[in-house]
Amino acid sequence: MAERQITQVDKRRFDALKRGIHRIAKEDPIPVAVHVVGLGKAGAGVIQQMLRDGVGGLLDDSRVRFTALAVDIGDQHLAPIRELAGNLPADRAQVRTYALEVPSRDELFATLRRYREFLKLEYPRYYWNPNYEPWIPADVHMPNPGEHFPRALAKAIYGRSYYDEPRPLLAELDLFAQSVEAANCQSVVCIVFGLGGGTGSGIVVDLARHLSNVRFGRRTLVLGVGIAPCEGDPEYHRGSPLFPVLNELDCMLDQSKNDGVIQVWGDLYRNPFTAGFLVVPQQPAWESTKNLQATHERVNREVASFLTRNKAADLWETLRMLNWVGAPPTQHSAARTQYGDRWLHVLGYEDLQGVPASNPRAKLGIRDSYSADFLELRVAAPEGSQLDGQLTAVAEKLNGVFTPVVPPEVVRSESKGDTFVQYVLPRAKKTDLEIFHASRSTYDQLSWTDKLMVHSWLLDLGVMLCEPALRFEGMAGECLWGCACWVVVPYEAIRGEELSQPLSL
Ligand SMILES: Nc1nc2c(ncn2[C@@H]2O[C@H](COP(=O)(O)OP(=O)(O)OP(=O)(O)O)[C@@H](O)[C@H]2O)c(=O)[nH]1
Ligand SMILES: [Mg+2]
Repeated sequence: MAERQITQVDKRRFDALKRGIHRIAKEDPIPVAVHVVGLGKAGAGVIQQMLRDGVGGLLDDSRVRFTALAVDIGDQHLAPIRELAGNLPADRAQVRTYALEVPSRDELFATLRRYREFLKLEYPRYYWNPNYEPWIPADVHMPNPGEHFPRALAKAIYGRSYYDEPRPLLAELDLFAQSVEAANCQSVVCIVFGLGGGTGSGIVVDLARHLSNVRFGRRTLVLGVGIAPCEGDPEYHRGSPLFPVLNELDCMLDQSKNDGVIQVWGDLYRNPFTAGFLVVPQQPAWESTKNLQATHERVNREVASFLTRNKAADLWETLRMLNWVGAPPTQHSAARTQYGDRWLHVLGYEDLQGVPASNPRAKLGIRDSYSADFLELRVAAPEGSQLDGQLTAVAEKLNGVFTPVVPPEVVRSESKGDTFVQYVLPRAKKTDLEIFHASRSTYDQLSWTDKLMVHSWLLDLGVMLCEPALRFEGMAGECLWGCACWVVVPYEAIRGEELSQPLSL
């Protein structure tokens, strides 16, 4: 296990957390509005579950609104959302869906050939690259709606709806943002998607940028929620694409890497996830069900509950814990903690049977390199449940496995139906995740074109993030057009290898 370094400042912050500085006072609750964007099938599945569960009393306070937007290629997973949305009060909630159409190859390339115009309008300092060409190979195969779309292609399909007149997806993001802004209280926007989804993870990088950086000007709290694959997933959802996905997120959420992107490409590429990023592993649910659909249902219930229960108090207190909001030495509540390369928080959940035999570290896919600074066990159970013995066993197990600085505290609340036992492991690195290492090995075996097709974020700028820069020794970002598009991020940092010298810009 890696040796833990705890600074004096950290220590005082842990003490403050121990005293419950992140707790919402029962007598003076702050209303929190939770809004969701769901991308791809996984994102749509979570929104469906939230609507089925009735968004958990979120609307009890009259200042609160609920806004949801689901985006996928094709309507198959979106239609049930529109049906379920009918149960909500129309003046307090807005639930919309947007099905991206699959254009013909000619239509798509007509859009892609105009991309420089779009990017120039979006950002006047955009460098009009004379070598620009569409990033998609001319002979690309166009799947049908409902099939898997490679990330690079999903990005292009998103770009057509967002940039090309009449810009229907821009209008949708605007409607979403207006509804969020109409809430008369603190809002958190959660963007939920499958980390391995070609559509979800392919479009999230641009959609989050457009919503958070362009539309909200980074003033709104935007939380990324990435559902991690499990052994029951096909290779295209759990293999090579995860390497660029985790690296694209790493270059947004790790401030020093993000600075290296902004240095070349400008402010609009600043991290859009202003409230941080949660990873939700599906493997624990897979191990108890061995059935992919049952796994999805279980994970949907866990995520929907976490985002909505107790009028969002569990989510809000967790965000306060993760950000040390208001903790000494003097942190303004609007200040956002920077985590460096430890930007990723993992949402764990437990079945009460099976403990203490099960090993949460192995099930969650977290390496020995990680230990938790601080964690609390959040339990929602029906009134009168006799769980004390089992909860003590879970808390002891987590304490032994993740060795937090103070033993986990159990925070209990009442639920009307299911029992949930959840915890958030704060501040992990991409290299603490098994999927990072496994996906790097499979990525390395791909052909150049296949590597290109599992990228998304900076492809329109000519950058293939996970390959070495052509003209800058030791740096990352291969230029697709043979010129000098790159990022100021060491290639070793992309690979997840120890840096031979510290990163300085
Ligand atoms: N929790 C949950 N996960 C899901 C659901 N559907 C799919 N997933 C998982 O999410 C990941 C991505 O799968 P999809 O969401 O189907 O992918 P997509 O974003 O639609 O993209 P494509 O690959 O182009 O279809 C995989 O790991 C799936 O196991 C769901 O309803 N709920
Ligand atoms: Mg899909």
